[in-house]
Amino acid sequence: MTRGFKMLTFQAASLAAGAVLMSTISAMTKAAPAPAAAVSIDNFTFKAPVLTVKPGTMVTWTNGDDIPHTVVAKDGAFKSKVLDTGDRFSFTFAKPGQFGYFCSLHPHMTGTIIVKA
Ligand SMILES: [Cu+2]
Repeated sequence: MTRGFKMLTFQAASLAAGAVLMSTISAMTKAAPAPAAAVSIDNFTFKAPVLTVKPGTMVTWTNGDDIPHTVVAKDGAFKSKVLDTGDRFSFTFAKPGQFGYFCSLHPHMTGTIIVKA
């Protein structure tokens, strides 16, 4: 009688441990989306003007100005269309490095994405 009860307790405990392990694994797989970062465009300024991200990060620029802007890489790696108010542009930075960009309509507007592992 006592022995049977112990077995049952052991089974319940190992079931519980299994459930915890399973939920940990599913949390780990779920908690690994592609990293993302955001730059807003406000008052003719990229915010933040210098942004450091990990390789593989998708950076999304959103134009918060009433004026159209663009996001153009100095090395030509990416170039947005003209972004009207509320429009977005995204680019994924796969490799480490320092990537300068500017607005082709207002070239004094500049920013840098630093990709560092
Ligand atoms: Cu602009």
